[in-house]
Amino acid sequence: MTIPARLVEVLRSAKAVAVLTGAGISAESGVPTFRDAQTGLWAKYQPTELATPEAFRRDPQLVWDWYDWRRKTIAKVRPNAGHLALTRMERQLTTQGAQFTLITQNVDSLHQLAATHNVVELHGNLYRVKCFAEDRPIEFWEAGEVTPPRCPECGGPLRPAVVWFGEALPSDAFNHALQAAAQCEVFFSIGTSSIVEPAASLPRLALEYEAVVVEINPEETPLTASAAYILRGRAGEILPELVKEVWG
Ligand code: BV8
Repeated sequence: MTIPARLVEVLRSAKAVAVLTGAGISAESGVPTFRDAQTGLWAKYQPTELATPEAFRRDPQLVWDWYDWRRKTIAKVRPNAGHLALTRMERQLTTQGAQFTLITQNVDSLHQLAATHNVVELHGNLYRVKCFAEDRPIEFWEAGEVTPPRCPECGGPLRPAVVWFGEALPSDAFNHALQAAAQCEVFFSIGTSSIVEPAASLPRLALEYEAVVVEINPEETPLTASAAYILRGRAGEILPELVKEVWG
């Protein structure tokens, strides 16, 4: 894949770069994306029907066990070359005095595990839990036979501290992402189907502020038509090549 010379130039002199990642960047670590058919016990469920407060109210054990299964799947995987290339991009940009913001829709902690520092989690994190009733983070809980575990304070069910469909994004994270999208010179949209809002509005905001928008994805998305550069392929291949081409 040839990285466009103009993009290389812009990155070398950039003062602010923002990146939005989706499930696709974790695909090469072996984490199924939202669009991949779910496997085994979960094959008959659509993520969008499980990742909602209604689903949890209807069947808290089913939803808790689905997240437990995802936590166990993800506990076995490592960051891939795509995650590590973004960590290198952050280091290089920081060296050149530029601002780097990594905004992720993923809840798998793989960017943090790859030692990227400035990670904004738009949709929360699988490894954090909170009380369903009080909406308060819970650090330690008793994992017993019955799932979901109970809140030590009120005795109600605990839930994963992720953003479900129909729930508002954490305002501090989303405001941070809006600011990064409005202030960046280059905005990368990597491994996301660009369907879920309001995350998908971030590259559009960057475009309004005349940023250079780059999409990295093996497939077309609703963003493709308006991106300045389309790097068609897998993040784990393209990102290391791009970082090498720009920063040696
Ligand atoms: C809200 C956490 C309001 C949980 C997630 C109609 C129109 C517009 C919007 C809506 C609508 N109806 C409803 C809505 C709102 C809804 C929404 O957007 N729905 C969609 C389905 C239309 N949004 C919400 O509900 C949001 N909240 O609007 O609240 C509100 C406001 C104020 C007060 C109260 C309420 C909340 C959305 C967040 C939901 N939570 N995740 C969990 O993880 O369980 S979303 C979840 O799905 C992900 O986080 C991600 O955001 C999304 C999946 O998308 P992707 O990450 O893109 O993954 P996907 O599998 O789709 O695609 C993978 C891509 O990777 C593909 O393009 C593929 O080609 C590519 N790929 C594959 N391999 C590779 C690769 N790319 C690179 N390299 C590879 N190797």
